[in-house]
Amino acid sequence: MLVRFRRRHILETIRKYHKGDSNEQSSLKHQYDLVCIGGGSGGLAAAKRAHLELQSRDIQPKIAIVDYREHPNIVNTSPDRPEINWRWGLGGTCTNVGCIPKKIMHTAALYGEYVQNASEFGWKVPSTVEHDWESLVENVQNHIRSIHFGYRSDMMLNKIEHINARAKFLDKHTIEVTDAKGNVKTITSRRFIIAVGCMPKYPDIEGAKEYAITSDELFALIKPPNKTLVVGASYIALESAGYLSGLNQKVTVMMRSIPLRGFDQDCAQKIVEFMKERGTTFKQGCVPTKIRKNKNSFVVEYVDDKNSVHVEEYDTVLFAVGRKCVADELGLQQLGVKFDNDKIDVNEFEQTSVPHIYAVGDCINRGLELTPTAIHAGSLLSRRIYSEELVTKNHKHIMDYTNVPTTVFTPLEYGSCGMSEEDTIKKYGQDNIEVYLIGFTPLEHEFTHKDTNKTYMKVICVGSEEKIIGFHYLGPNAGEITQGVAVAIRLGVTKHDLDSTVGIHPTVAEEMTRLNITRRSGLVAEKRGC
Ligand code: FAD
Ligand code: NA7
Repeated sequence: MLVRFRRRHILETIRKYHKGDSNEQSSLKHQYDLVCIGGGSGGLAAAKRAHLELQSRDIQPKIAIVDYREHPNIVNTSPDRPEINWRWGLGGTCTNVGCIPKKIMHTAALYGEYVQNASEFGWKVPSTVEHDWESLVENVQNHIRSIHFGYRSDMMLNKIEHINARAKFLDKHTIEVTDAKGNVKTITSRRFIIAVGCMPKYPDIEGAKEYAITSDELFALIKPPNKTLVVGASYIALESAGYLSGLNQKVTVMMRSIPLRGFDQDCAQKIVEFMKERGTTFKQGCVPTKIRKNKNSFVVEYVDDKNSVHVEEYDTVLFAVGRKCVADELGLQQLGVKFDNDKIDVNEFEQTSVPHIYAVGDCINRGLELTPTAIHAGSLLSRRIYSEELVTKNHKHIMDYTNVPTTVFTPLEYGSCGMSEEDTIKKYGQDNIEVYLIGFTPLEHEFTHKDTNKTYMKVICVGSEEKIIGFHYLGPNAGEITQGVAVAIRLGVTKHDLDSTVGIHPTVAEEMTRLNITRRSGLVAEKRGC
């Protein structure tokens, strides 16, 4: 009954907000049917889907993407902070300075490990193998350029206009765009989708902006960063530290509190231990207070948790202390668009307080800062707005931000989907959950006698039917494994389903089909029932 009421409420709200959409006449008043501000994961997906939907209704849509970013030039690490220029190809954070270059760097670090282990498999490799940072960066940047090319041709094919300029709202249907040369023009549109993402933050300390870099610059450094201080302890900090260590750089992580806030802390601690074993130094309970320049290096002053002051010298200082939403630069407040904690406040339809202005991706208060989330939300949003069949469909078109899987690449890979153990205890109580755990050594590691017992899996269940509400896995190919598990969790998988599934041998994933040790008992419990 409640479900039916909710579904009716959703459908009515969609109809109310999108009334008149089957007749796009109102667009005639404007230059464009849709302008997406931001050509990253969310904006590109939304524009493409809008084009497909409208074209399928025999409407030749007028769609534009306005995208601009101050992108660091190919830079030298020292002695000063790099020059900034305006060039930034389509694809936003993910393509230019996020997932793509990060995963390549991570893979480069893994290749280093493979080479070290190759002799065990009979390959004759020299005892010392060097890494060439310059050629990695050049290849990374070339790969990014090839992705830009793909996006550009995709947009040409779909007749979506790319306006390489910075956007700002003048009124509810008009934006002003300013290009790199300072040329200004105004554009009007029936609707807007904002997907402007975030930018790295700097802490408010002397020398931070002048002398430190962020992940935005890291993938374009033309010289290796050498002795590097990474400040911050979440996702981006630990990943950067992980692959830099793997690429033979000397790395210290300065962590003011806990690692990977928001993730399962048992797994987060294991990652820190693993990284320490691989040569990363951790300074726990410390924060930097000042950076100054020496001749060819940077002197970092920092305090520890006992308030003692220390000084240390680094070749590169990298801040990964969070990201700031850039939507406040769009002039949205004057239109009455509400913000929540510096992010755009949207309803469950990704709609702002101005009905024809929508927002998706990192810049909204509902989302997770992840590429597939932005893509999925952008695509669903355009379907909701432009799909003819939409109003006859049900709430499946609404973005579900729960149980979104993710992977941290440190380079020990950590895949997670659903809740952490801490959160499940808080929500359901210790007595109402069952946590299955296993630590093991994959065949490949057994063979090389390296990383024994470093692979770890945790499945968190709730209720008498043991519904799985959390999956956490540390080990090889975590992203690939977790993606499959995410489908199962979406479908309401139980522990019994895992137990009844036949494994694939010899893999690490097969361990999930024979979990029988619980946190509670610590004993082998014969609960498999198959
Ligand atoms: P973005 O991709 O940031 O795109 C926004 C675009 O809008 C940018 O091009 C920006 O320049 C432009 N813009 C901003 N303001 C204006 C304006 N006024 N006018 C015109 N254009 C404007 N996610 C994952 O899922 N997996 C990962 O492995 C992963 N790794 C990451 C690693 C790093 C180092 C970082 C920084 C992020 C990573 N992310 C990862 C997160 C992912 O990149 C973001 O969640 C995703 O890019 C968000 O997409 P978006 O469309 O919201 O914004
Ligand atoms: P997060 O997830 O916001 O984490 C920020 C980290 O930086 C976290 O460890 C913070 O410690 C630390 N921090 C924040 N401010 C400071 C200062 N002033 N000094 C020292 N340390 C600080 O940011 P990320 O950039 O890693 O990731 C953001 C998202 O982008 C992420 O979800 C990815 O999907 C993409 P704290 O825990 O608060 O003590």
